Amino acid sequence: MSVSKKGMLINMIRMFETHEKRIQKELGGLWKLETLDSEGNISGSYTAVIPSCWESVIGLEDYRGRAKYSVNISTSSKNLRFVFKGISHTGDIYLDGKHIGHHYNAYTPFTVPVSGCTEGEHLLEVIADNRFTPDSSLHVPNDYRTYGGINRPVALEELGNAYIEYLHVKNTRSDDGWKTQFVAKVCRFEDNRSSYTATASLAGKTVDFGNIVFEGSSAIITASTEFDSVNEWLPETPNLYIAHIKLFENGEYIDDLKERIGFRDIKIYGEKILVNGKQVFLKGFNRHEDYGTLGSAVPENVMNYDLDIIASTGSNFVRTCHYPNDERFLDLCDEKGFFVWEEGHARGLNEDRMKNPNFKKQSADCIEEMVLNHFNHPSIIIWGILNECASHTEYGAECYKLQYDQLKELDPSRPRTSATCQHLKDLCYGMEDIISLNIYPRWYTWYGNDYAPLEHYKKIKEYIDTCISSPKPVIISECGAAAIYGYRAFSHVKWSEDRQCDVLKELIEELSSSDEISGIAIWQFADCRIDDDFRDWNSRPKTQNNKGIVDIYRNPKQGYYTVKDCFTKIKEYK
Ligand code: ADA
Repeated sequence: MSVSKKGMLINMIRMFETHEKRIQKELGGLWKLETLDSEGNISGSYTAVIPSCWESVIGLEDYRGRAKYSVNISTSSKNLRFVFKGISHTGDIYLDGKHIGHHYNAYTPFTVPVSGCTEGEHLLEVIADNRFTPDSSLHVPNDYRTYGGINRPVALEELGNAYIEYLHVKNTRSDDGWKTQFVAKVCRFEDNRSSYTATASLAGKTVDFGNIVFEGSSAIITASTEFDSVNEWLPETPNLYIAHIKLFENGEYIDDLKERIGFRDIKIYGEKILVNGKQVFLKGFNRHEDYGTLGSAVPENVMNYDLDIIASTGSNFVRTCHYPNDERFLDLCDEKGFFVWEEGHARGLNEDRMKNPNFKKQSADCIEEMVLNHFNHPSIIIWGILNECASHTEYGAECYKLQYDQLKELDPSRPRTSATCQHLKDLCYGMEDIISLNIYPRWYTWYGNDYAPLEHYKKIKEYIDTCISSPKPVIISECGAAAIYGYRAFSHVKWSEDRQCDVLKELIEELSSSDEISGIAIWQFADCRIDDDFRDWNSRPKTQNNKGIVDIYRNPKQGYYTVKDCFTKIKEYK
């Protein structure tokens, strides 16, 4: 946390300053942490730096349960908003003992507005719960660990009578330049007689939203403009602009929000993916948010380090498997020029799990929070859903359709996809804009499946062609092999780094040689911890998924050099 020239606190919950007017204080530092038993009684007392996972607290390395975090805050405003960027996986929020908020899902941000607060000191408490109860449809024992605690930053905002909830900047490219539409949501705490107006500025132009007409406590406002010459966003020139919206009450400037945007559009033509008119080839990695003993609360310098390692392999692409990522990571992707596939939260849910009564609502909430909060990131070029879920059953397909429709409604500007492993049974081919295949030739070979990568792909593609009426781009969304860091063997047996190199080389060289394939994401960037109760724990030595090209502390395996050697030979544009 640091102090700006005007004496207001600025924070590091994003990678750029988001307000000049609104007071937003980061609630970092040391909080009290108490574990709770099944009756809700305190079973242990600790302290924790926020954000962090409780697995990085001595004594809680393997804790699964409930715990209460508390901190004293002080405020001089009666209207407040608490911003939680992520609580794993269920959070209940209390102010001075009163329940003020509830949220499910570790990987999406949420806010809790509070009105009528008194000036002075208050007690903020958060009860986090990472148990796999029947209520939890998306957080289930899995091939990545559901950690516990306040794993992303927290902030307190001091507000006036009204505030800006979000600003979306929608850019459309035409032959004459760019058309820009601003869409913002404004909220007010009470229905008073004030009149509200707003302006937004971007790239030297300012637009006026006119008088704001509220329906109840909120209003959606829009304004448009055009630009004939801007610096477009592409990985090699990641030009970013600040869009700044200001809110006025009876002419007085009371609130603001800055969003960082890029001028970039995505078009799908047949089998091609075009970004700002250029046909791209996506080459990169699947990356879990996980680092050593720190778990999913990955510090900013590690996020940055990860992206530098990824860039050094000649990659231009990251898939945020299998959930929405920390906004600071997405900010870095915008700045450093990566293409991102961001994904709703779900991995490997079979039909029974998808029939959990909470599944549809919890998925819809996650998708809505992902799109509303991450809309402006130019790096995000694809929305993903439902990795390897029951896309081969009637009921499963109904759920896929629901989620694809929801995404289209929220954001028609980005293509949608889903990574499937139901290659010859999938009922959802045709619903997506991009076909994405998770394939593991040369690794999962024991069911008579030991084909060379391209042959394996072609068998699947032949089937897909019988299901779809017009061509679509294809991405190999996962492929790879595991290696235990440091295990070298002349025999190149499975689990040796030598075998991992052989497989990676064959995969990348063969798959990138096909004109039909628009991208390859290696499974995976770094080894990650898995849940102890994950069904396939016995093929996960060290309780980790070991298919990283770096280990859980980012030490390079030999595979890092293999991927680098292969990726640097492949062009970004076709
Ligand atoms: C799947 C899944 C990944 C991971 C991978 C593996 O394709 O999508 O999350 O579990 O398999 O390592 O087997």
